[in-house]
Amino acid sequence: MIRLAETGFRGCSLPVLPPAPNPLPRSCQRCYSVGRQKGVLVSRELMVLLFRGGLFLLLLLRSVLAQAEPTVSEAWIRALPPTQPVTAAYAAVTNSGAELVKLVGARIEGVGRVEIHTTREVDGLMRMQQLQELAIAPGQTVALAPGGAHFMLFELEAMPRPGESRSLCLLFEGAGEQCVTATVRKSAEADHSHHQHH
Ligand SMILES: [Cu+2]
Repeated sequence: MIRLAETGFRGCSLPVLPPAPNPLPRSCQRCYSVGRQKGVLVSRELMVLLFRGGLFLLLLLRSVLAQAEPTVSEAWIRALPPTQPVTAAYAAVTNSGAELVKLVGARIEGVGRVEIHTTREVDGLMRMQQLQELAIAPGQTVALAPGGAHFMLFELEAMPRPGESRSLCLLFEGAGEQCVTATVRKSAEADHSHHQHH
Protein backbone atom coordinates (compact mmCIF):
# COMPACT_ATOMS: atom_id res chain seq x y z
CA MET A 1 0.00 0.00 0.00
CA ILE A 2 1.34 3.39 -0.95
CA ARG A 3 0.44 6.25 1.31
CA LEU A 4 -0.49 9.45 -0.44
CA ALA A 5 1.90 11.42 1.72
CA GLU A 6 4.65 9.69 -0.20
CA THR A 7 3.41 11.13 -3.45
CA GLY A 8 4.38 14.59 -2.31
CA PHE A 9 0.90 16.04 -2.87
CA ARG A 10 -0.53 17.74 0.15
CA GLY A 11 -4.09 18.50 0.90
CA CYS A 12 -5.27 15.19 -0.40
CA SER A 13 -7.38 13.36 2.08
CA LEU A 14 -7.07 9.91 0.58
CA PRO A 15 -5.32 7.87 3.24
CA VAL A 16 -4.17 4.91 1.27
CA LEU A 17 -3.91 3.79 -2.36
CA PRO A 18 -5.40 1.67 -3.86
CA PRO A 19 -8.39 1.27 -4.03
CA ALA A 20 -9.60 4.53 -5.52
CA PRO A 21 -12.62 6.08 -3.85
CA ASN A 22 -15.64 6.25 -6.03
CA PRO A 23 -16.45 8.92 -7.05
CA LEU A 24 -12.92 10.36 -6.95
CA PRO A 25 -12.94 13.87 -5.37
CA ARG A 26 -11.93 16.46 -7.93
CA SER A 27 -9.16 17.83 -5.75
CA CYS A 28 -7.62 14.45 -5.58
CA GLN A 29 -7.73 13.36 -9.17
CA ARG A 30 -4.30 14.56 -10.01
CA CYS A 31 -2.58 13.27 -6.94
CA TYR A 32 -4.39 10.01 -7.21
CA SER A 33 -3.20 9.38 -10.73
CA VAL A 34 0.34 10.46 -9.81
CA GLY A 35 0.17 8.40 -6.68
CA ARG A 36 -1.02 5.44 -8.59
CA GLN A 37 1.80 5.86 -11.05
CA LYS A 38 4.20 6.06 -8.25
CA GLY A 39 2.52 3.09 -6.67
CA VAL A 40 3.15 1.11 -9.81
CA LEU A 41 6.75 2.25 -9.91
CA VAL A 42 7.31 1.43 -6.27
CA SER A 43 5.77 -1.97 -6.57
CA ARG A 44 7.95 -2.65 -9.57
CA GLU A 45 10.95 -1.68 -7.47
CA LEU A 46 9.60 -3.90 -4.76
CA MET A 47 9.30 -6.76 -7.24
CA VAL A 48 12.92 -6.26 -8.25
CA LEU A 49 13.92 -6.20 -4.60
CA LEU A 50 11.96 -9.36 -3.87
CA PHE A 51 13.41 -11.02 -6.94
CA ARG A 52 16.95 -10.09 -5.93
CA GLY A 53 16.27 -11.21 -2.37
CA GLY A 54 14.91 -14.51 -3.61
CA LEU A 55 17.87 -14.97 -5.90
CA PHE A 56 20.23 -14.25 -3.03
CA LEU A 57 18.51 -16.80 -0.78
CA LEU A 58 18.61 -19.35 -3.57
CA LEU A 59 22.34 -18.84 -4.08
CA LEU A 60 22.92 -19.00 -0.33
CA LEU A 61 20.96 -22.24 -0.12
CA ARG A 62 22.89 -23.67 -3.05
CA SER A 63 26.26 -22.88 -1.51
CA VAL A 64 25.14 -24.37 1.80
CA LEU A 65 23.94 -27.51 0.06
CA ALA A 66 27.09 -27.75 -2.04
CA GLN A 67 29.29 -27.48 1.03
CA ALA A 68 28.32 -30.46 3.09
CA GLU A 69 25.97 -33.40 3.00
CA PRO A 70 27.83 -36.45 1.85
CA THR A 71 25.23 -38.93 0.66
CA VAL A 72 24.99 -42.48 1.95
CA SER A 73 23.51 -45.29 -0.10
CA GLU A 74 23.41 -49.09 -0.37
CA ALA A 75 23.54 -49.55 3.37
CA TRP A 76 23.20 -53.08 4.66
CA ILE A 77 24.09 -55.16 7.68
CA ARG A 78 25.31 -58.73 7.45
CA ALA A 79 23.22 -61.26 9.31
CA LEU A 80 25.45 -63.93 10.85
CA PRO A 81 24.35 -66.91 12.95
CA PRO A 82 22.93 -65.71 16.30
CA THR A 83 25.86 -67.34 18.11
CA GLN A 84 28.30 -64.86 16.56
CA PRO A 85 29.21 -61.93 18.84
CA VAL A 86 30.05 -59.42 16.07
CA THR A 87 29.11 -58.62 12.51
CA ALA A 88 29.71 -56.00 9.84
CA ALA A 89 27.80 -53.31 8.00
CA TYR A 90 28.44 -51.74 4.63
CA ALA A 91 27.48 -48.61 2.70
CA ALA A 92 28.59 -46.38 -0.13
CA VAL A 93 29.44 -42.78 0.68
CA THR A 94 29.48 -40.11 -2.01
CA ASN A 95 31.09 -36.73 -1.51
CA SER A 96 29.45 -34.42 -4.03
CA GLY A 97 30.76 -31.31 -2.27
CA ALA A 98 33.86 -29.29 -3.03
CA GLU A 99 35.78 -30.21 0.12
CA LEU A 100 37.29 -33.32 1.59
CA VAL A 101 34.88 -35.23 3.81
CA LYS A 102 35.99 -37.39 6.73
CA LEU A 103 33.95 -40.28 8.01
CA VAL A 104 34.84 -40.54 11.68
CA GLY A 105 32.29 -42.96 13.12
CA ALA A 106 28.90 -44.55 12.97
CA ARG A 107 26.13 -45.78 15.17
CA ILE A 108 23.44 -48.36 14.66
CA GLU A 109 20.42 -48.90 16.84
CA GLY A 110 20.82 -51.98 18.98
CA VAL A 111 24.59 -51.96 18.60
CA GLY A 112 26.83 -50.90 21.49
CA ARG A 113 29.91 -49.94 19.49
CA VAL A 114 30.71 -49.42 15.82
CA GLU A 115 34.25 -49.19 14.48
CA ILE A 116 35.49 -48.34 11.01
CA HIS A 117 37.71 -51.14 9.76
CA THR A 118 39.82 -51.70 6.72
CA THR A 119 40.97 -55.06 5.42
CA ARG A 120 44.53 -55.64 4.30
CA GLU A 121 46.67 -58.59 3.50
CA VAL A 122 49.41 -59.33 6.04
CA ASP A 123 51.67 -62.38 5.42
CA GLY A 124 49.11 -63.90 3.11
CA LEU A 125 46.26 -63.45 5.59
CA MET A 126 43.48 -60.93 5.38
CA ARG A 127 43.48 -58.86 8.52
CA MET A 128 41.20 -56.16 9.75
CA GLN A 129 42.55 -52.92 11.08
CA GLN A 130 40.67 -50.13 12.77
CA LEU A 131 40.62 -46.73 11.08
CA GLN A 132 40.10 -43.52 13.04
CA GLU A 133 38.81 -41.82 9.92
CA LEU A 134 38.09 -42.50 6.31
CA ALA A 135 38.69 -39.60 3.94
CA ILE A 136 36.51 -39.11 0.87
CA ALA A 137 37.78 -36.69 -1.76
CA PRO A 138 35.44 -34.28 -3.57
CA GLY A 139 33.56 -36.13 -6.28
CA GLN A 140 34.60 -39.50 -4.91
CA THR A 141 32.42 -42.41 -3.84
CA VAL A 142 33.90 -44.76 -1.27
CA ALA A 143 32.28 -48.15 -1.00
CA LEU A 144 32.50 -49.90 2.33
CA ALA A 145 32.01 -53.40 1.01
CA PRO A 146 32.91 -57.02 1.81
CA GLY A 147 36.65 -57.60 1.45
CA GLY A 148 37.48 -53.96 2.06
CA ALA A 149 36.54 -51.21 4.44
CA HIS A 150 33.50 -51.89 6.59
CA PHE A 151 31.78 -51.03 9.82
CA MET A 152 32.45 -53.53 12.58
CA LEU A 153 29.57 -54.00 14.98
CA PHE A 154 30.37 -54.89 18.58
CA GLU A 155 28.23 -55.38 21.68
CA LEU A 156 25.11 -56.42 19.80
CA GLU A 157 21.84 -56.50 21.70
CA ALA A 158 21.02 -59.35 19.37
CA MET A 159 22.28 -60.49 15.98
CA PRO A 160 20.23 -58.63 13.36
CA ARG A 161 18.01 -61.01 11.40
CA PRO A 162 17.56 -61.09 7.63
CA GLY A 163 14.67 -58.92 6.52
CA GLU A 164 15.00 -56.52 9.43
CA SER A 165 16.12 -52.96 8.95
CA ARG A 166 18.06 -50.69 11.25
CA SER A 167 18.88 -47.03 11.33
CA LEU A 168 22.54 -46.51 10.42
CA CYS A 169 23.98 -43.08 11.20
CA LEU A 170 27.32 -42.07 9.77
CA LEU A 171 29.23 -39.36 11.59
CA PHE A 172 31.25 -36.92 9.50
CA GLU A 173 33.79 -34.47 10.83
CA GLY A 174 32.31 -30.98 10.64
CA ALA A 175 29.32 -32.17 8.62
CA GLY A 176 27.20 -33.83 11.25
CA GLU A 177 25.39 -37.11 10.94
CA GLN A 178 23.75 -38.79 7.98
CA CYS A 179 21.21 -41.44 8.89
CA VAL A 180 19.90 -44.03 6.46
CA THR A 181 17.98 -47.26 6.73
CA ALA A 182 20.17 -50.33 6.45
CA THR A 183 18.59 -53.61 5.47
CA VAL A 184 19.78 -56.84 7.05
CA ARG A 185 20.89 -59.60 4.67
CA LYS A 186 23.04 -62.70 4.73
CA SER A 187 25.20 -61.67 1.80
CA ALA A 188 26.11 -58.76 -0.44
CA GLU A 189 23.70 -59.90 -3.11
CA ALA A 190 20.13 -58.89 -2.53
CA ASP A 191 18.20 -62.07 -1.81
CA HIS A 192 15.96 -62.70 -4.84
CA SER A 193 14.81 -66.19 -3.89
CA HIS A 194 11.64 -64.82 -2.32
CA HIS A 195 10.69 -62.85 -5.41
CA GLN A 196 10.16 -65.60 -7.95
CA HIS A 197 7.57 -64.99 -10.61
CA HIS A 198 4.38 -66.96 -10.36
CU1 LIG B 1 36.16 -55.63 10.96
